[in-house]
Amino acid sequence: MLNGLRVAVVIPCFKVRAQILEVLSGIPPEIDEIICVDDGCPDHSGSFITENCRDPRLTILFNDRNQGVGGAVMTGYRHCIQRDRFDVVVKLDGDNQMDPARIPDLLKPVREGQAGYSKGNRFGNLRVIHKMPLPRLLGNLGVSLICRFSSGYWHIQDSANGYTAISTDVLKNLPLDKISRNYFFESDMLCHLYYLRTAVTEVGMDARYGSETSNVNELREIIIFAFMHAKRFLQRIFRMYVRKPAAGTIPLVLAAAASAAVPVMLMLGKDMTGILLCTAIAILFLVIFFIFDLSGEPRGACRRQSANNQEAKNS
Ligand SMILES: Nc1nc2c(ncn2[C@@H]2O[C@H](COP(=O)(O)OP(=O)(O)OP(=O)(O)O)[C@@H](O)[C@H]2O)c(=O)[nH]1
Ligand SMILES: [Mg+2]
Repeated sequence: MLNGLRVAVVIPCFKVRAQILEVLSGIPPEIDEIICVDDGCPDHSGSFITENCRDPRLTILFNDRNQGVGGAVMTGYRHCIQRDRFDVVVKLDGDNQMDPARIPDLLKPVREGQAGYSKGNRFGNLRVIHKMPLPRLLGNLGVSLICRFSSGYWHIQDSANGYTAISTDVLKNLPLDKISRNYFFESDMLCHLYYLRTAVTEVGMDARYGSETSNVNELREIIIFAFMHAKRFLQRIFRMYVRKPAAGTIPLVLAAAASAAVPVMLMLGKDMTGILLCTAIAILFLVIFFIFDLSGEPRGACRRQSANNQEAKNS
């Protein structure tokens, strides 16, 4: 038990033989259970852990088929929900890029009721950022910017960071089967937490890159991320402003009408002044719409959210 919280740690494992024992040895003694998920690992990381780690808190789960990091984490989350004895579930990676000693810092906002989901942020400190390889830095910054639109969490700086802590009150209400199984899952968690109106907080973290070899195929991920962010953005706009009209629906409709008028005016050969005016009106209403959207970001205390969450899930 850590500061009065019963905590489980979920670690997705895929080709992490070289780093996992160091990760496990660094998990604070107050953590109640450590769940390593072997994600159909070709190096048999799960068996390697069984043979080399005698920590009594350890549970090793195996995905029959490789599912991707999100699929591995969902297996761990489902296990924790079934066990029904934890207040918070922490997720950290098996490749030693996240320092387990920071778990108490990550738990603090959840323990104090400021957030139902707390996550690492590598962009809060300039001295940390330079440790990230340049392509990864640019990729993560780009993804985090786009994720503000798709998730509705406008203050989140490092959406691709996978060092997280989630209150089990919130976790039980997440539709785990709808969350992406690939690398998009960290962003997708935010997209789904938004509908539960979960307050999310970021905690400053170091960026650690060591001997591990990256499995990320950049081009493939760019295509998947572009598609998924666009899909989640449109779904969010539909659910929040079309299906259930809200104050933000008015500027959204006016922006859509003004933008639709532009190509029509072009086709009819109208003069440029009218077309430019229409474009300016569309941009203005779009800005007003995003101001409404920003003000609707989930915030505030979330000590016990179950009732609200159940309602959101059923809607
Ligand atoms: N690559 C990969 N990792 C998986 C998979 N399933 C679980 N994981 C684990 O998910 C975690 C994150 O995967 P990484 O490939 O390191 O992803 P990343 O940290 O976002 O990217 P890097 O900065 O390149 O390390 C690691 O602990 C992996 O062991 C999978 O199918 N593929
Ligand atoms: Mg990694």
